[in-house]
Amino acid sequence: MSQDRVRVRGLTIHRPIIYGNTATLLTPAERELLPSPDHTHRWTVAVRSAASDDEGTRVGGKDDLSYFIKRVTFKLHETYTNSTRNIDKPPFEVTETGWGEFEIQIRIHFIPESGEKAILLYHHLKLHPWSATGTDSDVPPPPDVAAALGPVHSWQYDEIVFFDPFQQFLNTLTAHPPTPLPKTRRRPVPFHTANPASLAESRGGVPEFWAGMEKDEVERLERARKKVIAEQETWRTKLIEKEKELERLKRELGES
Ligand code: SLL
Repeated sequence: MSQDRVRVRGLTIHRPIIYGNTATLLTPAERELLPSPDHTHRWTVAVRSAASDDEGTRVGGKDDLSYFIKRVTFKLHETYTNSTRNIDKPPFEVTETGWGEFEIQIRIHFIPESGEKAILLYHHLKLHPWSATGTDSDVPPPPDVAAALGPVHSWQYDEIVFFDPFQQFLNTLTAHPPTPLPKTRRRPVPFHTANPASLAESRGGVPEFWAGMEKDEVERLERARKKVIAEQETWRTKLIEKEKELERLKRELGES
């Protein structure tokens, strides 16, 4: 057996990726030009590197992933013709128009030398804006509101982990180190737009994954925990005051 087909036991190596979609609402004029004028949105579903390029025109996609990914298969809703789309070269993405949200199956096939099995991911195609109120609602906002909010982004960060890789595959991977995520936040647009502090914070911009997002999430949870504790304390104090008052009133009644 060639040295290349030897597995490097006990070693793991990972590659960060993102997968998800971007969607824009079509204008009435754009819709008229479509073969199906009932389509309301243009969307792109993609598998990309987590790092974005500096222009900030799209989420992720700075690194070419074809050094380890051979094909990405996107399985769309059966209302689409040729609903299984095989993409054999970068960019690993599909752009379509449509009217409805649905689950997309994303199968990532690795280069044959890797000896790795394909992996399957699921992405819920998102067309309608993240609720500005933070409440779950099946009713999308009216078109003027949706248009004002700008393109919708729904992206998931993930890490593909290879255990005991073949030596040759490991060489290929180490020859292509992923671009590290930026240490600081370069874009004002947050990913978590479900509860935007303002319309300005939630509208029209391209978000970016950056290294501090995990820390941010931990801090958000910690802030929420402290807020709950403070709230409990306030109500406990109020309860004690009321109980004292009740005692006082009872005593007064007894004395009269
Ligand atoms: C829904 N369960 O009812 C989903 C189905 C189907 C989306 C969504 C276009 C198809 C076409 C399209 O948007 N299909 O006309 O080619 O919301």
